[in-house]
Amino acid sequence: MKLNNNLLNGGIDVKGYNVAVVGATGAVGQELLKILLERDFPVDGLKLLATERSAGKKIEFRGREYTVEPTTAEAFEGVNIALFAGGSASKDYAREAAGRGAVVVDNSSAFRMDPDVPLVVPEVNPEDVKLHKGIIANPNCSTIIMVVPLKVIHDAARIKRVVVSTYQAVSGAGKEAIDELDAQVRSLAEGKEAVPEVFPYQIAFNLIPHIDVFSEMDYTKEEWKMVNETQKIMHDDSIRITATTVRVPVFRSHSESVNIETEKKLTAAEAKELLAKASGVIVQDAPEKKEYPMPLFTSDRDEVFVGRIREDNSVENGLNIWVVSDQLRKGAATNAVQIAELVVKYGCL
Ligand code: 3JN
Repeated sequence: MKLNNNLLNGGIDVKGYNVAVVGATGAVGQELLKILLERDFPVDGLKLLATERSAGKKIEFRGREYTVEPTTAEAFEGVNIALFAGGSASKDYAREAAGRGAVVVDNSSAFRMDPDVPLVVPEVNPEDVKLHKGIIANPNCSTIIMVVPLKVIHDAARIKRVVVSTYQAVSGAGKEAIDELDAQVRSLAEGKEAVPEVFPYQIAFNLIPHIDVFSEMDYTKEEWKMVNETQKIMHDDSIRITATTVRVPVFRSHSESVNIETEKKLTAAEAKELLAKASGVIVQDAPEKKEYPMPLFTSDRDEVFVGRIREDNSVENGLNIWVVSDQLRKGAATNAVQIAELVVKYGCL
């Protein structure tokens, strides 16, 4: 389907949707625009919304310049699909947008655990989109990246328990965090001090085992999100999950070491074969060729890369996998646009 560009070029008989991107100037917002374009999403009208501070900025989309407007409830009038990049705008305006008839795809945690809000990863639970009542939530980036391979293993061997440790890029904390790592590396190379502002400590040449705020039992909220969201997406509260989330000095792409205990035996070779066939997954696993996924090489890609697939001999039925994926894309913007595509495909606008 060719849409807006056809319209601009004087084309006829094209149908598209009025799309709003909320938080259009941030790291996820910018990625959303890139992906709408790349996937040729049927955008007819486009509204770019952000905070008062960013209002007035100009952004180009399909050869046309758009002015960023402040987010207000009225701005959603006539909007069919509202993609919220995350942040406080979701709590303030997602219901306003839905109340005005838009289907909201929300990237924040505000509604993820609400029983009336589907939490969707298209490779895992696409049909849940049909249950929406105006808002569909995009899961946390670390959750999305993990559940894509987990679903494949769960379907084959039923997962009993997961132990995950994450290695999360600074992109997860937004544009300022990307700039902070860059500035600290430069500063230290010049023999100067590295001043932390976004992160609680220097992130350059360091690891910080603390993402989001501390919560129950001294786990962070990021860690609880991985537990609760995974159970909701997989429709299985019996899967036991424990997580440790760590910020690493990598610009883009989150990595995860995932230990999985299953009910049925699944050999490493069987897991590899199933994962290689799975939609949205690329297996990179050839130890003899030093082949395994690394964040340096997965950025700007939409797939979830899986490698280091091994049996865990310390339990009866165990597997270890190493998972890497671009947090701004599959972990956020790509997943959100895929959800919007499902909304269109299932005709549930
Ligand atoms: O830090 C990361 O790598 C992921 C960050 C996600 C995040 C950051 C601020 C607020 C979220 C999220 O998506 O869970 C939220 C939130 O909406 O709670």
